[in-house]
Amino acid sequence: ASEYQYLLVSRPKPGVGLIQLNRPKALNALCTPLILELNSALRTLQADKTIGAFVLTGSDRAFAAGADIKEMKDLTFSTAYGADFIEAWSDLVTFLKKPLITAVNGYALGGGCELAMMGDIMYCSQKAVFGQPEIKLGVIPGAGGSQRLTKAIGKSRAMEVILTGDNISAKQAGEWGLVARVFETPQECLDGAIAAAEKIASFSQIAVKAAKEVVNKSQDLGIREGVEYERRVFHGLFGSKDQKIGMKAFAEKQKPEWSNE
Ligand code: CO8
Repeated sequence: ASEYQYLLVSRPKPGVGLIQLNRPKALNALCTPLILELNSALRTLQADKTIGAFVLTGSDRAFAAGADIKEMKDLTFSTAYGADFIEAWSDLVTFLKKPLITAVNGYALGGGCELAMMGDIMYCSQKAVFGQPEIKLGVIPGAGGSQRLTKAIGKSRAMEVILTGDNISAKQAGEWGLVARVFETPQECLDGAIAAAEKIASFSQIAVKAAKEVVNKSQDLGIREGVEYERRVFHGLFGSKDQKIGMKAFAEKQKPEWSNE
């Protein structure tokens, strides 16, 4: 039996950790125990030196239909504020140093859309439906949606989505650049995500970590500081073994054998 109630964890390819949300009866609604399990699974894979990248997916019908509304409906301000409700969510991305690809099929609504947007790379199939419908429930996005969606698709489009609660189709998500790629079928989407993760995991983990770090900095820094930050990290990589291995292999027309040092 799996150690998780709401997740399936596997290693479909060398270096790839696959996590599938598995709460089908509630369309993968993100109840607190599920989020805690997800945190725990990601932490375990993060600590595993044989894993170079993660894929997070749901089912064909739903990536995740949002936070668990039934769990939230009686929540009060003092409980939410006092217990720092959603804190477990912000934790999800901040500790993740290895790349995360989210493969979205079916509904990615509310917290589900926010979780999908926590991916470093987002893929989806034609079956995906994105949205931030919180406004229809009398609330607003609470796990980064207003910030990440706006960064991803621009203010006017994000305002339209968040204020009307209307869904975004897969086609629209592709055109707006919310996702990197739109696949025809859910299986192609998952296979594509696993293939990309396998490719990422085949490179030097030091270089991959640095690349993710500097791209993420662009979200917080101005262009000048960002470019300076990038240069520092770039210079730093000349202190790694893998820089020597990679460039020597190129010069000698060999395939590099990464040391991850
Ligand atoms: N929470 C709890 N249960 C859910 C949720 C949800 N978000 N979504 C679906 N379910 C349950 C349904 O209640 C139903 O259960 P039951 O069979 O016991 O009645 C089961 O899943 C199947 O759902 P439906 O029968 O509704 O399936 P349909 O195919 O008819 O509809 C929809 C699918 C359109 C996705 C519909 O289920 C729906 O609208 N769901 C809610 C979508 C939504 O509003 N999401 C936003 C939630 S709010 C949010 O995410 C705030 C995030 C804040 C940050 C995170 C805080 C933790």
